Order: sequence, then structure tokens, then C-alpha cells
Amino acid sequence: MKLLASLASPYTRKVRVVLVEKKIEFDLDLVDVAPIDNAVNAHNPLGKIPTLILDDGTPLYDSRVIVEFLDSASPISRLIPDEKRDRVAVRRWEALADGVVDAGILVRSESLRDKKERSKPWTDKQVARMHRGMEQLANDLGDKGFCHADRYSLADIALGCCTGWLDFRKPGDVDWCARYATLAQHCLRNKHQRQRERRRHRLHPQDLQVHRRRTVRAGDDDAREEEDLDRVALEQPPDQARGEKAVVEALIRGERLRGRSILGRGAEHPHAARLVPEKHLQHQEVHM
Ligand SMILES: N[C@@H](CCC(=O)N[C@@H](CS)C(=O)NCC(=O)O)C(=O)O
Repeated sequence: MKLLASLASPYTRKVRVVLVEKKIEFDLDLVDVAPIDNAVNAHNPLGKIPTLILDDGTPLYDSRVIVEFLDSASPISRLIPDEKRDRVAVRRWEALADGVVDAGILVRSESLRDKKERSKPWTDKQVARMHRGMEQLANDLGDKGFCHADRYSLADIALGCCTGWLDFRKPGDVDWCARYATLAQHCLRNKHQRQRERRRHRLHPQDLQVHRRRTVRAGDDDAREEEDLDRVALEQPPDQARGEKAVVEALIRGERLRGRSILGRGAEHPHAARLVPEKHLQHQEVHM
């Protein structure tokens, strides 16, 4: 599958982190969505990124639909709970974090217009919306380690992409992470914890298994820091990646997995059974 993306896009980053957490292999195509005619229009009438193109050519958008698809496509690292109320709570975190980013993007776009064309009341309204959103996120987080139910979920990813982007672009010239320090700390804590987990499994950069191909270069140098974070997240041991890859590929093809039969070569995939217990392998289907 192929992700049409830009390295600086916070919504795309959310999808990239989910792909990495789910250990799903993908190609990354960097596209420039600024021109009226761009490479995304042919796949997504809205001309927006992220757009995910499945192996059969089906395009998926927007980021919330894509993450839902990816989470249901593989049982590895479930990020959206099954239980309805938990599910809604996690999706609400995502909606709020994305909503703050939506307002931040409007502020940034306005600031890029010619000075005499800018509207201060419009910018003020969006900045006020961002502050209300950040306050709500900070209140909801309190002193908890994770956004929802004491475990890492899509809510933590969405929050991390939100504060990461605010720190990167600083829309409205506000130092958002200094102002909402608990939110920034949550993201840093999560990032370091996940880096430690990967180190504990003795992962090295040369073990990188997810191949990233760039067919179009957007030339956004500002995004180098974003790329570094993903590079850390992309590390995983090769044998584990191979075992998981077999499972994930089968699931994405829509095959119903039963026990270990689809893996067949259990000995060649020592991690597959551990990572995907039989009870999880049953009744698994790709939901579109
Ligand atoms: N709600 C969408 C937002 C996507 C979005 O606005 N992406 C921006 C990049 S960060 C984009 O493609 N903008 C192009 C444009 O508006 O022309 C999602 O979650 O995927």
C-alpha cells in the first residue's frame, strides 16, 4: 500500500505512526498539495493528504478513516478499543486533538497571506478555539500517563501529533508547549518510553524493515525532525518483522485466519504465534 503524504502534515504523521505501531509495510510518496493540479487529485477528489492507496488501487481518506482501517486490518497493537464507550472516548480525544490542529492550520494559512489581506478577528477566533481545545485536553489528561484507560492508544498518538505540530509551526506565535506543559510532557514521556521499549529489544537502525520510497520530493527541510522521530519508530528486529509481515499481509488481503494454518511455516516465523494468539486470529477480516 502507498501513503500519499508530506513530512510536515500532522494528520499524515498520525497515520504514519499508526502504520509503524501496527507494523504494516508501506511506501511513502511525498507529494506537494499546494498547486491546484496535484498528484493527489486523481485519487482523492478533495486533493488532501493523507490519502492511502490500497494494493488493489482503492483510495482511502481522510486520516480518521485510514487509522480505523489500519487498526482493524491487523490485530497487532490494537489502538482503538472494541468496547463502544471506550472506542467513543478514544475517538473524541482524536477529534479534539485534530480539531486544535485544524484551527492551527487556519491560523498559519492566514499568517502566510499578504499582510493587508489578513483578518485579525478571524485569526483571534481560531487562536481562542485552540486555547479552549488545549485547556480541555490538559484537563482531560490531568496527571494520567495515558489519555485513556491506562494504556497507549490512538488518543495518545493524536495528542502527540497535535502538540508536536504546534511546537514545530507555533501558529499565532504562541509557544503552545510551554503554555500547556503537561500535554507536551505527556508526549515526550510516551516518545521516550517507546524508544526505551525498542532499545530493550536490542533494535538497531540497520534492522530497519519498513522500506520508504519517495517518488516525489516536496523539499520541506523543516520536516527533518519529524523524519527522525519516525526513523526511531520504524526500528524493529528483522525476524519479528518477517513473522508479523506474513500475518499482516494475509489480513490485508482479506483472508480469514484460522489458528496457524495460514502461517504454515510456523518454524520460520517464530514470533508470529506469540504476536497473534489463536483466539485473535479467528474471525479476523479486513473492514473497509
Ligand atoms: N481532516 C483531514 C485533514 C487533511 C488535511 O487538511 N490535510 C492538509 C495537509 S496537513 C492538506 O492536504 N491540505 C491541502 C489543501 O487544503 O489544499 C484528515 O484528517 O485527513
